[in-house]
Order: sequence, then structure tokens, then C-alpha cells
Amino acid sequence: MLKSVRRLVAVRSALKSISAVRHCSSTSPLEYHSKPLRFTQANMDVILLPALKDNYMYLIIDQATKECACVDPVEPEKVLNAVKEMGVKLTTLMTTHHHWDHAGGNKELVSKCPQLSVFGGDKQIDGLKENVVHGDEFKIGQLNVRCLHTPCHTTGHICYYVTAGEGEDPAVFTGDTLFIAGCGRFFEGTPENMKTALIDILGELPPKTKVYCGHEYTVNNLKFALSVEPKNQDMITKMAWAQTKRNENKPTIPSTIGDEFKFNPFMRVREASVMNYTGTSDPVETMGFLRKAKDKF
Ligand code: GBP
Ligand code: ZN
Repeated sequence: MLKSVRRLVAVRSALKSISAVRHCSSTSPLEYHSKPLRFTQANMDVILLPALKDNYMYLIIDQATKECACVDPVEPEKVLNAVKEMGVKLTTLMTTHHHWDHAGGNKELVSKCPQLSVFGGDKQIDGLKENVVHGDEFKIGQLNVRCLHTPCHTTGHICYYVTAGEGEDPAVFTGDTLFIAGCGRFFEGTPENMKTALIDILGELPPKTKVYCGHEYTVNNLKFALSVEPKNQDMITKMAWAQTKRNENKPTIPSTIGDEFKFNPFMRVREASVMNYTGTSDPVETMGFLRKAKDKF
């Protein structure tokens, strides 16, 4: 009797590990710098997964098919645990840029789930399968993804614009191009590149587009923003809100494109109040001045 119970337990645990492999899952205690969060809409869910010291990974779930993609899955175990918990099927990795804290989990995930598609805009990206260019589109189930090439932080940086149809707010995954109230360092580009990225590409998306970025930098970014425009009431209000969130260990994500124009100095390079601070009347020069000032801040 005891023997057959033992055998049953052994079979069950073997089955469990087979299904774990089939669904590319794993289980173990993991640490988070913020609380994981779920943002639900009718057709598209976004799951925010904190990673490393201040990075964010995201699961994008198509409700209709339960297909899901992961943006910048640097910590594969956390991703696979969340995929398992949500009961969804991970089919796609979307990499914003080649830096290890964004692309560093791709190879492990592909070795565990070889059928995964891996999108990105730079040959240096680990595990890259689909090298995309500006305007390329693909699907996550019934959700549509458009690739936006935003070179500057890195030359191959891609932001992903995701739409779920009428009546649902679009989302943009901005990696290290646009942060809440800030932008990425110009490692491989110029002020002109960042002006094009923030104003002419991301700034042209619908104002209600939700912004999901690659790092939790909001409070530091707003400190700098307030040094540029100390009287900007939107910055003051956003700072108080962001500090409360961080004190509660909660993310300050998402923002919207419309709101970024109110409190992000790098999105405000055409505003007289910002150009007065930088002492020029040219948005590109203003962008260059702001970035240099932020690098030293
Ligand atoms: C802060 O603001 O809290 N800790 C600081 C910023 C992105 S990560 C640290 C920092 O410099 N972060 C980078 C950045 O662009 N910040 C915007 C800003 O300071 O305003 N990274 O990890 C960074 O891209 C990296 C990895 C860099 C590999 C180069 C290589 Br190669
Ligand atoms: Zn980066």
C-alpha cells in the first residue's frame, strides 16, 4: 500500500516537472525591488515585473488567445514563474536594446523554450532571431505591435507600440529611450537623435498612450526636472505622488505620452520656460544642454 502511494507521488512529481518544461516554467523564491503589478484592459493585460536593482520587465497578454510576449526578460526565472501563474503561453521576446540589463536573459529563455520568437533592432542583441526596422509590425495573438526605431541611447534601440483595437488605450514600451520624467543617456547618439525620438516619433503617438519604460528612475528624474522648472505645478504634483508610491515600494509606472509633455523636461525642449533655462531658442541645442546637465546632476 505504502509502496503504491510512494509510486503515485513519484509519478505526480515527474508529471509536474514535465509540464513545467512544456510550459517553460520554474519555481523558487525571488526578490523584487517593487511589487509586481497587473494593468488590465478588455483585450490587453500588462504585467509589470521588477528586475535587478531598478529594471522593469513586462508581460503583454492577449486576452483572446492567452498568448503572451515579454519585454526585456533579463530575469528568466521571474518571467517563467509569472507566465505559469497567469496560465498564459509565452511565444515572443521583445528586446528594446542590446544592454545586458535588458537583453541578458534572452539566451537562457531560448534554450529553455526554443520556439520563442526574439525581436530587436540590433545584431548585438543576445539570441536575436528577428532583426526589425522602423515601421515593422507583428502580432501577439490579436494584439498589434509596431516597431519604432529610436536611436540615441543605443543605435539599434526599438520602442514597441502595442494596440488592442477600438476603445482600448494603446501602450508603448520605451526601454531606455523615454523614462517617466526623463530619458536615457546618449551613449550612441546625438541630441538631434533624441529630439527626433521623443518629439517626432513618441510625441506623435496618441496622448492617452500608456508609457511603460525600462527603469524606475522617476523620483531622481523629477529632482532634475524641478531644477530646470522649479515652478512647474505638474512637476511638483508628480513628485509628491511619485515619492508616496516609492515609499510604499510601488512602481511609478505607467505614465502617458500626454502627461510626459507636462513634466518631462526632455519632452519640453520647445517650451520657452525650458529654453530660457538652457539659454538657446533651439530645441535640439536645448536637448543637448539638458542631457549634459543631467549627466552631471
Ligand atoms: C539614476 O538615475 O537613478 N542610477 C542612476 C542612473 C540606463 S542603464 C544610472 C544610469 O546611468 N542609467 C542609464 C541611463 O540612461 N540613465 C538615464 C539618466 O541617468 O538620466 N546600463 O545599464 C544603462 O543603460 C548600461 C548597460 C549602460 C550596459 C551601458 C552598457 Br555597455
Ligand atoms: Zn540601456
